[in-house]
Amino acid sequence: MSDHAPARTAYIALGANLGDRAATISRAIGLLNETPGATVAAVSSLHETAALTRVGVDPESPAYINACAAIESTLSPRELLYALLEIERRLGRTRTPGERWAPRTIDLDLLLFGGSVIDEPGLVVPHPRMHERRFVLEPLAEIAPDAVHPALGVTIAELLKTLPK
Ligand code: A4P
Ligand code: MG
Repeated sequence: MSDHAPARTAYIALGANLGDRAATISRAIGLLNETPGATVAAVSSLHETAALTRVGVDPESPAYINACAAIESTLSPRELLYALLEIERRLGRTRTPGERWAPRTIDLDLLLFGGSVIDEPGLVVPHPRMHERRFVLEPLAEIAPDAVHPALGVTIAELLKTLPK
């Protein structure tokens, strides 16, 4: 691990639409903060949002709770992604007797990593859909309105303003 690397700020999107959504988000933030090499520096409020599915916004699907967190981290982007996947694994699945793994209850996406633009197999940063999603930009704008999207060259507050209602 890169213990002596300078800390950089990363932004994480959290989303949950099964189980005790708020409790799961709060546990995910706790686990993020316990990750060696990462500290949670800011957390947005919780936003209840209608589920977006492949066919559009679906009022029949359980609503999400979405939030965003700022992380100060000496991890590489890839190390941070693995930490997110591990937290998803720990929180997203519960064992019920007689049942195989239950559906996932948390989604953690790496939105921004400093000013990095990454396009590798299994890791794309900035997150390719973040700029078109109100459920990402609204919580992110609470904690990082002036952060610049490094591929688009505009701030989060500006991106949010240009979204259709
Ligand atoms: N991956 C690549 N880049 C990244 C990145 N920047 N951050 C890869 C996180 N993961 C990244 O992710 C699949 C793979 O993406 C990972 O193994 C990683 O290597 P996943 O979390 O298993 O898949 P997913 O989240 O189901 O798919 P995807 O495409 O990430 O879905 P989205 O786009 O995140 O959408 N509606 C509301 N209201 N709120 C929501 O939060 N979320 C979704 C999921 C749909 N509708 C929603 C919400
Ligand atoms: Mg995801």
